[in-house]
Amino acid sequence: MRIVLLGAPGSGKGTQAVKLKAELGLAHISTGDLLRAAVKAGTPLGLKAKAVMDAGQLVSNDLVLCMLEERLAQPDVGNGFILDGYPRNLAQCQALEDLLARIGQPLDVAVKLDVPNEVIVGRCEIRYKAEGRADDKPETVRERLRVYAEQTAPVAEHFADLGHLVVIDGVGELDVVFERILGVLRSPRA
Ligand code: B4P
Repeated sequence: MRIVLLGAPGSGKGTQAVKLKAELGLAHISTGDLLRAAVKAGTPLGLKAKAVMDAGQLVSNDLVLCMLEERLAQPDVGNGFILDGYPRNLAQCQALEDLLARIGQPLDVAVKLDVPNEVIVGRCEIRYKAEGRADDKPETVRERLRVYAEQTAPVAEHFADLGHLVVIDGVGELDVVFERILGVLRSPRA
């Protein structure tokens, strides 16, 4: 199965993708995690990405696509994958569709986690206090939500137009949200 997980920053994409990976044996591809690993390793890409991420903006499409292409070439992807955090704008959407067509791995479903902004702000604040992730600062979260509404929300509309989108209520205990997602993935529709 090939799944795209959509949702605002802090909606729980990464959290649920880890659980889905364990349950379904799919590769988990998080562009956020790949970028944070590049920042930590101090690679040329990481050096370019850090300031952009800390400001709550999107890293350039070319850099992220290059990184994603490399990851999709890994052998574990053959069993299916969960794409977490990509695509984040319509240009990335087009690039993804071209890339997946080229490697013969079309998407099965796009799952969007629906979480109100005030819940997201609260979650990121908790993580900021616990882990100090720069992009979880309240003012940066507000900027990320603005970027999401402007650039990423149209991606969900695009998948809806194709008939691929399923929207899940992302508010509630982790396991409750997880069961909602599994319910959808196990239905014949997905
Ligand atoms: P991401 O790593 O994708 O981060 P995210 O959107 O904040 O997180 P996610 O939705 O996965 O939420 P999480 O599970 O962590 O992006 C970070 C940055 O990288 C972007 O701002 C951008 O700069 C860059 N980037 C990434 N992809 C890019 C791309 N394609 N193009 C350009 N730039 C890109 O959950 C958040 C918190 O909520 C956690 O603390 C979690 O424990 C908590 N939580 C989750 N589910 C919960 C629940 N049900 N109840 C209570 N708390 C919950």
